[in-house]
Amino acid sequence: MIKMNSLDLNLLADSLVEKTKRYLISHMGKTLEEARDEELFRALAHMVRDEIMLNFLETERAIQKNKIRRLYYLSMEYLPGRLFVNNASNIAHMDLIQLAVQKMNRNLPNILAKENDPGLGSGGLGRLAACLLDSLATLQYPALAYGLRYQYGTFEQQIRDGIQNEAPDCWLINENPWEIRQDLEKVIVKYSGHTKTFRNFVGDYVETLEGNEEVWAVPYDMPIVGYKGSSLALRLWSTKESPRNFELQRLNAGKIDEAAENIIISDVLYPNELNETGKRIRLKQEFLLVSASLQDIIRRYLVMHDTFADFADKVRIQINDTHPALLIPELIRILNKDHDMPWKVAVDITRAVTSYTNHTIMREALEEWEQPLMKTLLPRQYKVIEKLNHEFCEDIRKNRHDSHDLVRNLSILEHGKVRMANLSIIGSHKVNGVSAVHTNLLKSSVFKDFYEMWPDRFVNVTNGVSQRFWLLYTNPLLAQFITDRIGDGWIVDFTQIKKLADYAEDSQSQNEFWQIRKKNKDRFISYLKHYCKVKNAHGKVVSTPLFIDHNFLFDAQIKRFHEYKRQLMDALHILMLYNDIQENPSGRTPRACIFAGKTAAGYITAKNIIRLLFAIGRKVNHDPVTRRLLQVVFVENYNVSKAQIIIPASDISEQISMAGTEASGTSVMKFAMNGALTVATHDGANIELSESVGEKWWPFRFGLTVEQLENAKYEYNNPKINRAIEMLRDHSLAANDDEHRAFCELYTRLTHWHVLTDLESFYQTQIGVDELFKNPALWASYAIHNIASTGPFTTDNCIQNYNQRIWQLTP
Ligand code: 26Q
Repeated sequence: MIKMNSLDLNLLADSLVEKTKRYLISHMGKTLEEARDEELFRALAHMVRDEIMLNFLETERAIQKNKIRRLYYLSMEYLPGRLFVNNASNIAHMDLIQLAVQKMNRNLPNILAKENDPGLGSGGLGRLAACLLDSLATLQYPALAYGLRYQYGTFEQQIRDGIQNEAPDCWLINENPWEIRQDLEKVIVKYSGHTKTFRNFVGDYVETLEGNEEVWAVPYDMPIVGYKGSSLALRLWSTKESPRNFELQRLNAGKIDEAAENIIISDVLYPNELNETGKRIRLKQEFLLVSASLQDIIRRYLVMHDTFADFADKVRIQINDTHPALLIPELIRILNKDHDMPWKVAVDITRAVTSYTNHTIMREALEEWEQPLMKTLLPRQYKVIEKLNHEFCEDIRKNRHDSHDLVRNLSILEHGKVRMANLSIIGSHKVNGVSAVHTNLLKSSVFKDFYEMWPDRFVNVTNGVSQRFWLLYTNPLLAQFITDRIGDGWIVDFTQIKKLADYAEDSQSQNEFWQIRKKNKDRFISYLKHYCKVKNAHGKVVSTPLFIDHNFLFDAQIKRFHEYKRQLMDALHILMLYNDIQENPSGRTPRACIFAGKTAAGYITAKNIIRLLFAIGRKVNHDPVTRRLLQVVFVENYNVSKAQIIIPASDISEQISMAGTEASGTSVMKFAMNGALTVATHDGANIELSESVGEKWWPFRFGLTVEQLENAKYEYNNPKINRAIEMLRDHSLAANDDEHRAFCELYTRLTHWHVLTDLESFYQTQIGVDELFKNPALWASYAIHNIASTGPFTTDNCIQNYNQRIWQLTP
C-alpha cells in the first residue's frame, strides 16, 4: 500500500486520467467523451487489475519457493458480489479513483453500478465461500480456490403480479475485467465409456477407460484481493470456449444433442430439484470441478516435488458441502492407477488431505445420486466407490456383532443411491458443522453412528462474515463512526470491536448512530423509488406511491424463500398488525417490512409465499388507514449488492427459522455488525451470537426450542391469529381465483414447520420491538452493544479455527 499526500494524489490522478483515456481508445475505440459508464467501468477496473496482478505474482512465487503446505478450497458456489470497491480499496486506491473520476467529470456511483454481480451461487453457502476467501487472502494463508465459471448466474428473479419468473442472468454479457483466461492450463475431463481392468505395478486391479467422452476444461483466474493487497486466486473452470467439446464424431453420427451437452456443462448452476437431463448435467458439473481441479493440484505439486512422498503433508483440500465429494474416489483412483500407489496407501493419503464441511441438518437435503446414473457417467469412479464401500462395510461386519443396521445406516451405497455425505465422512479426516448447535445435532442425530465410530473426526467451526466487506465497504458511515471511537485496528483484528461498548451509553454516539442510520435509510428509499417498481403480469410498471420515510422502523427478512425459514410466519404477523392498526391506529410505530429472496423454480409453496407477500403489500400499502403505519416491500432479484443496500438501513433482522433447522445463518451476523437488533428463534448461529451479546442486550428472542418443539402442538385459541389466517381463504387478499387457490393451499400448511406454534410468541416479541423503538436513545445503546459483541463472528476467526482444528497451515 502506498501512502500519499495530496500533491502526489493529484499527480497520480492526472496520470490515471491519461491512462484511462488511452485504454478507452486502444481497447474500445472511444474517446472519454464518447465512453459510456459501462466502458469507463471496464477501463478503470483494468487499471486496478494491473496493480493487483503484480502483488499476485509475488504471492504465488513465495509459495512455490518455500514448498509450504497449501490449502485448496473446492466449492460449486461463490457469491463475491461486486468487486470494484473491494479491490480498489484493498490496494488503497479508492481516493485516487474518486479524484480521477471527478477530473473526468463523471459520476462514480453511476460507474460502479455498471458492474454485474457474479451470481455463481444460490445463498449462504456461496456467500460464506466468498467471505472465507477474503479472510484467507487478508491473513495471507497459502491457498487456492476452485469453482466453475457459469456462463449464466442462478437466474434473474422477476416478480410479475406477485409471481416469480426466472429469466437468464447474463452476468458475462460484457467482458469481465477481473478474469484472466489461462488457455495453456486447460485439462481434459473424461465421462462415460467402459472400463478395462489390469494390474498396476504393485499388483492392484485398476481400470482404464475406452470409448469415453472427452471435455476440455479451460481455467479463468480471478484474483481475490485481501486487505492491503495480498491476494489469492479463484480458478473457475469453463467448458464453453473449447472447440474440442463440439465432439465431431457425434456430430457426424447425427448426435448433435449429446455433442452440445458437453459444451454447455458449465453454462448454468443447477438448482436443487432437477429433471433427468438436469441431474445428469449437474453430476457432470460436479465431476468437472473435481477432475479439473485435481489435475491442476497434482500438476502444481509435481512442479515442486519428484515423488508423492510429501503429498499428504503438502496438500489440504476442503470440500464445501458434498458437491465436490467425487474428489475422494477420483484422488484414490489417480494415486492408485496413475501413480502406482498401493490401494490402502492411496486411501490413507486421500483421507489425510481431505476434509468436509456440512451445511445442512435436514436429512432430506443430503445429496444423493442414482447408482445407475453415476455408474454410466463415471464408471471408474463408481468402481472405486464400490471397493471403498465394500471394505468399509466388511470392516464393520468383522468388528461388530450388531452390524446389520449399522451397515445399512453407514454404507455409501444403499437403496439404489450413492449417499454423498457418507462418502464424504468416510473419505475425510475431519468433518465440520457450521455452528455449535448444528455440529451437536450432527453428532447426536444425523451422523450419530459415524460420530460414535470416529468421535475425533467431528469438529465445529462456527461461520463468520468478512467485516471488511460487510462493514467497512458496505456501511462506510458506520465504519467511520467506529474508527473515530476505537481506531481502525478492528479492520484486521475484529476482537477490538468490543471496545465500542464503552460508547453505548454516550448520548453523542447514540445521536450520531441515528444520523447514520437515517442516511442509510434515505439511500435505500431512493433506491426503492428508482429501481423497485411493482410490475403487473405483462411486465408493465404499476404506479405505486411509497409512503416510507426514514422514521419508519425497517424490518427485514432477506434470504432464500424456504418453508423452514418461515417467511410465512412473518406474513401472518403483518396481517395481525394490519388488523390491529385498523382497530386502533393511534400510538403505533410505523413499520416497513422488507423482503427479498429467490426460490427454486419448481418450489410451488415457496412461490406461493412470495405471492402472498405481494398480495398483502397490495392491500396494506394503499389502505388510507394503514399506509402511513405499515408498508410491505419486496425487493426483486435479491443478490449481494442488494443486501449491501438493505442491511445498513435495517433496524430489525428477522432470523425466525424453526429451531433445529438452520445450520448456521450468516445474515444474522451481517445485520448485527451493521447495528440492527435481531428477532430470533433459538437456532443456528443465533444462539452463539445471543450468548456473545448477552441476554440483557438481546431482548427479542422468541419461540420454542428444539426440545420443546418435540411435543408441541398448536391449539387454535387465539382470536387475533384466527382472524389473520382466515384472511388466507376468505378472499380478503386474493384478487383472482388463481391467487385464492394459492393462498388456500398455504392455509393447509400452517402447521408445518410449527408456523402457528411460534406465531403468538413472535407477535408478543414484535410488540416489544415497537415499544423499544419509541425510545431511540435506548435502542441505540442496544444496537451499539450488539455491534460490539460481533467480534467472534468474523471469517478471520473462522479461518483461524479451520487452521487450528483442520488444516495446520503456516500463514
Ligand atoms: C445439491 C444437489 C443438487 C443440486 C443442488 C444442491 C444444493 C445446492 C446448494 C444443495 C444445497 C445448497 C446450498 C446450501 C446452503 O446454502 N446452506 C446454507 O449454508 C450456510 C453457510 O454455512 C448456512 O449459514 C445456512 O444455514 C445453510 O442453509
